[in-house]
Amino acid sequence: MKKKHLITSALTYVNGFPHLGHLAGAMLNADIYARFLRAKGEDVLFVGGTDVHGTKMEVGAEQEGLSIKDYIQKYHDLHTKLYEGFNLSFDAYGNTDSEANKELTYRIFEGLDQNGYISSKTTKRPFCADDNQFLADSQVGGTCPYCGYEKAKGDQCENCTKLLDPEELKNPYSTISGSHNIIFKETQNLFINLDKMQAQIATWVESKKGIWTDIAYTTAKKWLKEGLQPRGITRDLKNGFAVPKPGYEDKVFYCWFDAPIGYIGITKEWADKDPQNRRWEDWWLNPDEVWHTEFIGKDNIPFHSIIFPGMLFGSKENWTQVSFLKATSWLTFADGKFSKSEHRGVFLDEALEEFPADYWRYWIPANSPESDDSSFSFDSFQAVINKDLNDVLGNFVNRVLKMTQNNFGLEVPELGSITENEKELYTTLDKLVAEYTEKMNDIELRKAVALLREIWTVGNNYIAKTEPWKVAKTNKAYAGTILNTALNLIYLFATLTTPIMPTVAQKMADIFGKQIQPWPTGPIQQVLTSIQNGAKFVPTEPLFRKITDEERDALKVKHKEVE
Ligand code: B3M
Ligand code: ZN
Repeated sequence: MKKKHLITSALTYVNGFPHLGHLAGAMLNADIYARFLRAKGEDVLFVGGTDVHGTKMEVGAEQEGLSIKDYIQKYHDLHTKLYEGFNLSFDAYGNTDSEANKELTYRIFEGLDQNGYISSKTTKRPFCADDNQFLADSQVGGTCPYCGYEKAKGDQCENCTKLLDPEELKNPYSTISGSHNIIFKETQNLFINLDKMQAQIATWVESKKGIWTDIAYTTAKKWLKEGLQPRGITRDLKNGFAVPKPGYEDKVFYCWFDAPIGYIGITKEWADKDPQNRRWEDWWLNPDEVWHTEFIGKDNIPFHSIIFPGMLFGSKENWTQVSFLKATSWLTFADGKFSKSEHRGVFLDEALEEFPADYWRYWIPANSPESDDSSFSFDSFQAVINKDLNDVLGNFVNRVLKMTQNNFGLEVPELGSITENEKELYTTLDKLVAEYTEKMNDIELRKAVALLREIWTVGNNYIAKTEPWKVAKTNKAYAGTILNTALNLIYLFATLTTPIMPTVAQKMADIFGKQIQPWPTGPIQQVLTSIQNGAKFVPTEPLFRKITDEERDALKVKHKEVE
């Protein structure tokens, strides 16, 4: 029986500036799921952070004239601040460069080495003789042999999009120093022999059929069908953990070797400082009790479905492997790419300046690129915020509070005898809340959000049908019953809304001076008695504001959705 929920979301590279796509790809979905499970009373550990090793950060530091260490710190802090702004509720948060992660990286490497899964191979790599350093593929510039573009990179020509090897470039140069003194020099690096684990990984992946998202399962199967190959795990670079093996001390581990171990490293760093002395091993060396859900973008599937599992299997300790691999497609910006340099798209700092985090936290899962890519536009954003949030939820809360105040003051009226209207309400909600809970359990968030909106609509329909403002004139007792029920609906909606919009949900609970209650499990009729007759309440400001057409148009221009 799995008693504990381990949730990880992909660790973001700190070389770029995070935008809505990053939030939609892994982190927000993971946070919504973590909050949902906590509301259900589950034992949850939500792990996230940043990925700070590798070439990307070397190049970024060079461009900004900072040391790698300062560069990493600057952007790690910036990412951290933005994720806090979006209320991402990580339990353990850090980056891949900690002592704890180094220790675990060495432990897993040594396990692999002792078990015969590490081999070495000599290859020729680009080397800048002037700067006396090896270069990563992307650090070599030159002329594309296919289209003649002069600023092609050693991994790809961005003009004709052909994938390249650095040897193919004409007139190669170092993009770091500009030196043209590039030679191809032999170097020996270490490889993990995934080929020797083919059968074990294949059996394990097969057991995930129907559990993992389709795209994760089919991508893993495709890799297995092509046959697993040894993969390089060391690089002739600076930014990473030094390799603890004689003859390789001047090399570092490839960033994708220690990045997934980073999930464990971040957990260990957290546990080492935990006042309650919780143990990282209870999560990571405890496969029988832990259900591990990994949230990733679809480009990260091979690393999470084959390579990282292979690393763990090969080290032969009893690691907790991924139970459910939740891979998401892309959120694009107005059918194109986000680009910080062209200032195209919505970057997280501006998003937070423009609207409260909860507006974005609602739009994103409502349009989650779950089965296919989806695209952000301000037309859609305006429509969703104005209709779903203002007209449906905001309006319901507002009307109920006003009507109650006008007819009964700031006290919850008495729940008297119920009628067919209430019975119908209970039946409808019993069904919808069960469906919503199921979609949240399955992490089908787009469908889940659609159900949540339907649940809010049921509140509006109930008020429209029962017309308490009219009933109050003829049958005050029944008007009290309606409004008591409606106030209880607000409190129920607070719980159901909390994974998606935690701040708004708390505001709804604050009306009654209460904490958010646990996820409903029993009959809704009973849940709708949580706010008792005669309880005091405090009306709230409107929960949302509408976005005008002028504002929408200005945002489109500002973010280059239109020229
Ligand atoms: N940093 C790639 C990415 O941000 C990489 C993920 C690491 S997860 C262990 O898409
Ligand atoms: Zn080209």
